[in-house]
Amino acid sequence: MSDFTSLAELVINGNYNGAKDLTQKMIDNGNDPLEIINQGLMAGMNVVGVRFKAGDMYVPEVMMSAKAMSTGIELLKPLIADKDMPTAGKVVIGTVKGDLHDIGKKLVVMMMESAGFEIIDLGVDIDPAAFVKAVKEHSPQAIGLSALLTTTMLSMKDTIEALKEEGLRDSVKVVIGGAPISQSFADEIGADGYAADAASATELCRRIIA
Ligand code: B1M
Repeated sequence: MSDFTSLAELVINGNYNGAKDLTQKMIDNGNDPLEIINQGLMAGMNVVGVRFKAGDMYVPEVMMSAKAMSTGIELLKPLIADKDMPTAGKVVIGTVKGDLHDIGKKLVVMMMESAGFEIIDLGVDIDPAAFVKAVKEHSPQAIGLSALLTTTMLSMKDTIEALKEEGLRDSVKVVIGGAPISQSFADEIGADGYAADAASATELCRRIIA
């Protein structure tokens, strides 16, 4: 088994000490840092995404995998110029106004970061004006809105309306998710996409940003 395959396996198994040691060994052996990321760490995380979506992996296991991935990335970051760091795109994300649930959103953030997205996580209880401000400030390709309450999901519509009012709607894709959300709700409020889970959110952002 190649070191790249072994590293991917360590990420899949959430073995963060193993992933750290092997990443260091591969650096010492002169492997290209970007190849270590793409063919080792990200290759492993891609498998995690597929298994999580299929229900073959659970939240705690995904969190361990994300930790394994980031211990490797931390060692590699100083060796890669910022401009060469692989990025799949920039996404501003937050839980909408009135809603304090963030466990699922954090999982979405972890999986998307592991897939190479630059994420600006605004936190919870984010009102439409704060999303608008963040879009102006960071110029992301997409914003991600999370809601867990039937009472707060309407704030997603308000956020889209606020983007329209500021003339920003055409410059940014809007992706929504959370337990009460559905594709038909996304269509109703004019979002660009709905994702049922963290792996689907990553795939969806890859697709719409590309
Ligand atoms: Co609350 N809560 N809660 N809660 N809570 C629910 C959501 C509820 C269904 C429980 C119930 O009654 N059965 C219910 C909502 C009912 C409804 O609206 N239909 C509810 C309620 C009523 C409330 C309060 C109003 C209770 C009260 O105070 N009376 C209150 C509201 C507070 C507020 O937000 N203003 C409240 C409070 C809380 C806690 C603070 C105690 C805590 C949150 C802690 C935290 O998040 N830091 C909490 C919790 C933990 C839950 C449950 C038990 C679990 C939610 C969770 O973390 N799931 C939940 C019941 C349940 O779901 N079984 C419940 C695990 C997580 C991994 O899944 O968040 O669905 P989930 O995320 C998934 C997908 O939805 C998706 O990907 C994630 C990973 O695969 N996803 C996205 C999420 N965001 C996405 C964004 C995307 C794409 C995909 O794109 C951007």
